[in-house]
Amino acid sequence: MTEVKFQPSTKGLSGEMEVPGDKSISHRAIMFGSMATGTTKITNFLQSDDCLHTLEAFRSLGVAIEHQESSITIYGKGIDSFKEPTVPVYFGNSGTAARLMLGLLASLPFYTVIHGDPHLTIRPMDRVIIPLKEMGASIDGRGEGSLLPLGIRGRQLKGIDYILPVKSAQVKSAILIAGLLADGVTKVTEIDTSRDHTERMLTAFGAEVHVDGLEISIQGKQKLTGTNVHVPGDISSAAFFIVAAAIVPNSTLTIKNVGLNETRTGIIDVLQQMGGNITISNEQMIGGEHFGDITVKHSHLRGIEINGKIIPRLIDEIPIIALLATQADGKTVITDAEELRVKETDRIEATVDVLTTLGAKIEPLEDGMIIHGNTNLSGGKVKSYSDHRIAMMGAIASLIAKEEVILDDDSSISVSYPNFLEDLHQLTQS
Ligand code: SPQ
Repeated sequence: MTEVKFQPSTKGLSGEMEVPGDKSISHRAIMFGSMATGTTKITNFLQSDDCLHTLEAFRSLGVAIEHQESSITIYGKGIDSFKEPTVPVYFGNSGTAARLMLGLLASLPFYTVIHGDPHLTIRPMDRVIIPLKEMGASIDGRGEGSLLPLGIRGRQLKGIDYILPVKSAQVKSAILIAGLLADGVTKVTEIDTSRDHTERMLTAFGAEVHVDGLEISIQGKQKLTGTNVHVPGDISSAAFFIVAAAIVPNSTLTIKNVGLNETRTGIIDVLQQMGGNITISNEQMIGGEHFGDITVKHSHLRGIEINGKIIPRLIDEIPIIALLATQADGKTVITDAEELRVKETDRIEATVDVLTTLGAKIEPLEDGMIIHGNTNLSGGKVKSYSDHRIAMMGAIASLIAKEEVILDDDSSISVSYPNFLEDLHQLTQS
């Protein structure tokens, strides 16, 4: 646990930068590469704590994986080669790893125990366990079988037709992974479209996935074939510097090679609606995912309403969007974001607490928050809540604060962006 002090800086952010690889895509590339037959090479893999837990999980299932910085080679031999792990599999802080792996482990012919850190241990797993049990899975654990640690006795599952009760790409993905290995067809219907990296990447690994609006269907017993995956920069990491450039005077910043999958670009739409100066260039498509460069200039902003279908497209960016809204004219109202309450921490409570400590005018709602704009931020000591996105939001807030901002603990940042503080320092001190 390391405290970090940020001094006020008046310097604009300028030049070019890259952010590390996308977390959601890095997890899935390790999973599908390990399940496939043949070699998979992953480039620009995110070497963060969460993704390294997924990599180690597959090593413990017996998969041969070479790891050299951000390049990964997986020598896949298909799911029939997986071996029963001899010790519990640890997923640290990662909801994505735990939930997607439940879909796979429930379908494998052996027993596995999964566990995580104290934050993951209180996140709801029943949202995945309920549909998997409908498919025939045998899973048990704490909290009447809904909390980690969980024991999974794998068996042959059967396809289901499932209407998702929550807006969650992780639940959708867990069911699709189980559906890929099940007997028959599995159909999932979403409330609103959530990130679709699973659907795109399964297709790149040779599976057939049918998407019809909010309905996604997959035929069971399909095999995956190894392929190459180039991971785009993570737009959720880029979001911190997008907002920094928008709110710090005299900024013009380009972030190169960022993933622009439209299920993830809600932050760009929001900044445009607020009157921000943000442009996209060098767009290209690699392996079914859309990339490009994002240029942001400091802009005069106005408050807006953020709700409905856009929420899953920016769910992880809401803490940093709240900071953005403190600098806009008028009020910003965020609703329909009740999922924030079950992330690494309760992100509604944490965002409101951190920004209030810094002098912002912000009110919590059951499913979001109201942010009153045009506020000068003071300094102060803020809590990270052991949540990487809250810690990074606090650090970016310091760029416009009048006095020193002290972050109580920076250790969670390595969950998704291990070099964040170095990148921030370089941009603000060079
Ligand atoms: O993996 P984890 O801890 O759940 O990560 C978070 C994050 O902020 O990095 C959420 F806390 O992102 C999720 C995201 O909120 C990653 C994800 C995915 O890769 O499928 C989907 C979203 O979660 P959900 O619950 O809406 O499916």
